[in-house]
Amino acid sequence: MKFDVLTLFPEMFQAVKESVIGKAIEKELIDINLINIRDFSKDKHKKVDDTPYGGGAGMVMMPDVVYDAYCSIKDRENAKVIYLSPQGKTLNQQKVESLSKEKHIILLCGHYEGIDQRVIDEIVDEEISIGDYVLTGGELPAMVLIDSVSRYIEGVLNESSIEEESFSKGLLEYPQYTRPEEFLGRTVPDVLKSGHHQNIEKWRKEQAIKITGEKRPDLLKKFEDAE
Ligand code: 4HQ
Repeated sequence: MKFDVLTLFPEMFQAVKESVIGKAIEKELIDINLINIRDFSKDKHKKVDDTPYGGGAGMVMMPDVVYDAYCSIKDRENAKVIYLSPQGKTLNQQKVESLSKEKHIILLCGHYEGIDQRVIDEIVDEEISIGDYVLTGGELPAMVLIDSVSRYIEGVLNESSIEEESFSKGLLEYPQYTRPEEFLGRTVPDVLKSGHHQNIEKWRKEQAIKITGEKRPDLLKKFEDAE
């Protein structure tokens, strides 16, 4: 899977190249190509934004600069172009899974007050939000999308993580414990030390259902309706 990212802050994306996603890049399961929109400024001061028509606070990213950055991407005609924005549909696990079937995704990250609407109308296929709160830019949402989608690419996660996830699909996770056996006077549940795999599986599922009911009754209801 190929991600092209159009951004004014490519350095921010070092954060998503750590850990599991970093390994996936090394294994060439995913490719994250960063395009610095500023490289396409025609201005001697590398200007990329201007004041909004109609007045008001802040700056708007100029359509020609963003469009030229987009036009530098090869095979862009066959890619899905996503603009990260609070105006989009909120990302959820179902959307994440469906995006993982795409071969090529272009992520457009706006900063400041956003991007001139005409370039959005011209190139964007879909707007996606990561939640109802306001950020300073689309870079963190783009990283959230890359991270969550990449987990579904074959070979990115190990086999056992995938099995456990499908078994508890739609539920919150059961609690985890590691050594030591006693910590600040708190012990590990006996069943987890029993070596009885069926009992452990049963306990974990009960815990997942209990925790989901307590913390996210909305999710438990969906789970029950699906079963
Ligand atoms: N922004 N989910 C404003 C977001 C956001 C979100 C990105 C802030 C776009 C121009 N994006 N810029 N929430 O708050 O995706």
